[in-house]
Amino acid sequence: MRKKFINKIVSVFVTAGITASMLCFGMSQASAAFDMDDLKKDDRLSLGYSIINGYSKLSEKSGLTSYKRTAVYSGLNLKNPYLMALAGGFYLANGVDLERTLNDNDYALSLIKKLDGFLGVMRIKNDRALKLKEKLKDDGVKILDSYDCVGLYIIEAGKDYAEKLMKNDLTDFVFSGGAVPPSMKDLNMDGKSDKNDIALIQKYLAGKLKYKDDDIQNYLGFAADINGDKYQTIDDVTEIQRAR
Ligand SMILES: [Ca+2]
Ligand SMILES: [Ca+2]
Repeated sequence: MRKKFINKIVSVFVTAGITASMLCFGMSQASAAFDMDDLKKDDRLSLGYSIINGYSKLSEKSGLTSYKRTAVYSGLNLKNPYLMALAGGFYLANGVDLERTLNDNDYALSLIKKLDGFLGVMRIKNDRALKLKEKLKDDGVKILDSYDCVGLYIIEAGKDYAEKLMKNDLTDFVFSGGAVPPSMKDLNMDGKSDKNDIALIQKYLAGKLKYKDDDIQNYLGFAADINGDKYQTIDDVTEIQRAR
């Protein structure tokens, strides 16, 4: 029971970061990059971040999104017990509905604002995010929106800068487009997850869809796993064939 509750709290933060990064759409697919049961594990978190970075790279490359509106996330340390306790209070006091954050983006956005305000009142400082903000300012980057406590910035960036940020220790992930794609299980980058992705899933299964870039490869693995069981198999092709 307690473990479940802690997972919920952790997901409030990750949700906050991801949601804010999309602001408008596509929340559910991106948060599916994270398994809510093992969010606390570092490697699982970094895989989720890598998947998002990979999506950004691919979708920018194909022209589906642009770095002109980019979300940069520099989250708080989720291992801090005090922070977790606070987040638990926030979760309960606000009756946070995680399911709803997955479908209702206005709700999710209001949640981020509220969480950011709450953390500010509780004098939580996200020093890492503030360092990132300083860096952005030093680099002359235009900051369109700031959530200093949650650690989320919406910026205007160029490709080289955005992709350099992905490698910076101050950054968890960078989301091209700022407003998100309708689908995070999109391999051919047409904004949809449907039969037109099948050829690429099959290519992936045959081991012939290879990118040197780890982020892109991680994204493709995530996207090819249509049924979300963490394996890429022929079942995923069947699943997408069956979809409307
Ligand atoms: Ca597609
Ligand atoms: Ca699968």
